[in-house]
This record gives sequence, structure tokens and C-alpha cells, in this order.
Amino acid sequence: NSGSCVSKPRPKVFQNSHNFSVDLRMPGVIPATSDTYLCMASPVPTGRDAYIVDFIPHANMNTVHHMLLFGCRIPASTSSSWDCGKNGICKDESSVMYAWARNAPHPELPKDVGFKVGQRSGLPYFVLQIHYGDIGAFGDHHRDCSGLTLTMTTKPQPFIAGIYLLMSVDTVILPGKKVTNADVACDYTSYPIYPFAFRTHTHQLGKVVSGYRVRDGKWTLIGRQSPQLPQAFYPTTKNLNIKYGDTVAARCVFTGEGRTTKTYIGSTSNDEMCNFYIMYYMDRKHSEPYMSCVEPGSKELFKHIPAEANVPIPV
Ligand code: IYT
Ligand code: CU
Ligand code: CU
Repeated sequence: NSGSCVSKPRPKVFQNSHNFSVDLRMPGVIPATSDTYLCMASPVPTGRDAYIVDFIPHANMNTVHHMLLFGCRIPASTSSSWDCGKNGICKDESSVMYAWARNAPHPELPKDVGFKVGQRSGLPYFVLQIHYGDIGAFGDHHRDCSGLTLTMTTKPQPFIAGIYLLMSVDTVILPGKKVTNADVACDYTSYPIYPFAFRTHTHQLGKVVSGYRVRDGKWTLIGRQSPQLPQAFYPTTKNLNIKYGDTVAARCVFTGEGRTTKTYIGSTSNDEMCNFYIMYYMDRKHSEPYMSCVEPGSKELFKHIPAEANVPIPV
């Protein structure tokens, strides 16, 4: 029973001199309406750099639609929990590190890979966001303490996990128009990264989102998914690396059918987003944990995108 989940203190637990776990839980919340986004923040509990090596979700399937973990420089609020649909997640820099969604397990981090967090890495806070879907199960006024346990270590990991986010900032979807593509592409100019998981995100109008590496004119799929399926991280299609000189590209396919006005990129559920997240690891010696691409790419480049990128995934 979760009725008394608030009263239990959940400090970090030490296993030995290097390893510990951190419990991040909603502080006994009762969402007021369906489709509420609530956030809670917690400082990374060590002055030194630390590495997340595993995630253990504790989510009540009846109420939690999805759950995201962010690293933050400054959380958007100092309250024990807040409405982050309205008030935002982080004040400035933020990065997603984990996603849980119903029926989709998170891929394990590969061995020797960790997300680096803490004061020195510029992400001194964890922020947990929970999307409460149907609040029917709160009819009994119980309090919710869903959340996440992080397995952490202060031992430097040989490889650092990171996120490469491709997102469109300028897509406009015309009402009634059957197909609108949002294309994003950037030249990759850093040290090699090794993608192992991907996540897609759009709102209601997204049909399929695909991400590719383009090397010497050859397109290789990183991942392709319907954004209408649970928006978790899925394992990449095959092992590949991205290195200096490659191009990283993504396409989101939208439909304007059913709309009577133009749809723009924005944060409400009537707006749209086009996101393709690549979770990768990189040698610790020159790791760059967060990269992004917001360029639309060239028309010429996207003439050569594989046909599968235009095929909607039935849900
Ligand atoms: C305008 C847009 O596409 N926003 C996305 C991607 C995004 C994530 C983060 C943009 C920025 C960020 O700092 I983290 I600037 C967006 O909001 N995506 C949502 C989550 O908020 C992460 C999603 O579910 O992917
Ligand atoms: Cu959700
Ligand atoms: Cu969005």
C-alpha cells in the first residue's frame, strides 16, 4: 500500500566505498487532473563526480504514463514537487538520461558505461518528471511515490554515456495536408560515439520518426519508431559508430489531417515537436555527454533518404 509512502525517509544507501544507490521518489503526490506532469528535484548526493550505471524503475502502471530523468544545472522550482507541464523542468541546461514508458523496458547501459553527473560535470541536480495519465486510480486519495532508484559509483567509468538530440525548431504543419516532413541533419565533427539506444518524440500528429548515419553517401538506420508507441529508449537496430566526417540525420513524418489551423513547434499538446534522441557512449578521455542538432539539412541530402523513412508505422 502506498498510502503512507510519504513518511518513509529514503536516503542514499552506501554499498561500499565506491558504490551507492539513490532513491528518487515523488513526495506522496496526488495529481489533480489527468495528464498532469509533476517534477521533483534532488541534489546529486556527492561533491565528487559520480556515474549512474543502472536505473531501477518503481512506477505504478495504473497511473504513471511515462517517467523521465533529467540532469539539471538549476531546477525550475525549489518546491518538493511542482507542475512541470506549466513551470518547466530546469531553469536552463537540462538533459534527459532515462525514460520509462509502459510496456517498454529501458535498455541496460553497456558494461563500463556510466552517465556522469555532479557539480563538476555541470549537472548537480536530478529532476524526475512523471506524466500521470489517467487519475481514475486516485479516487481513493492515496498518495503516489513512484520513482526511480539509481545505481551509482564514484569509480570513473571507461566510457561516458551521452545524448545526441536532433530536433526541428521551424516545422509548420498545414491543416488538412496529408504529409509534412520535418528534416534535421548536421555534420558530425567530434570524437567517435557508439549509439546503443534511441527515442522518438512528437505529439499527436507524428506518424514515424527515423534517424540515420550518413557516411560516404550511404544511409544506415540508427532507429525508426512510431512516436505514438510508448516513448521509451529502444535498442538501436545494429551496432554502428558515428565519427568525424559523418552526417547525422533524422526525419519526422507528420499529418495535418484533422486540423483546421496551422500547427507549430511548441510545448502544448496542440503544438508539435520533432525529436530523435540518440543514447551513446564515448571514450572518457574526450567525452562530450550532450550534443544537439537543430539544422534542417539540405534538400539535396534528403533526396537520398531511404524510402522506409516515409512509411508510417501502424499502431
Ligand atoms: C522544442 C522541443 O522539441 N523540445 C523537446 C526537446 C528538448 C528537450 C530538452 C528541447 C530542449 C531541452 O532542454 I531536455 I531546449 C522536448 O521538450 N522534448 C520532451 C521533453 O521535454 C524532454 C520529450 O519528451 O522528448
Ligand atoms: Cu506520458
Ligand atoms: Cu514535446
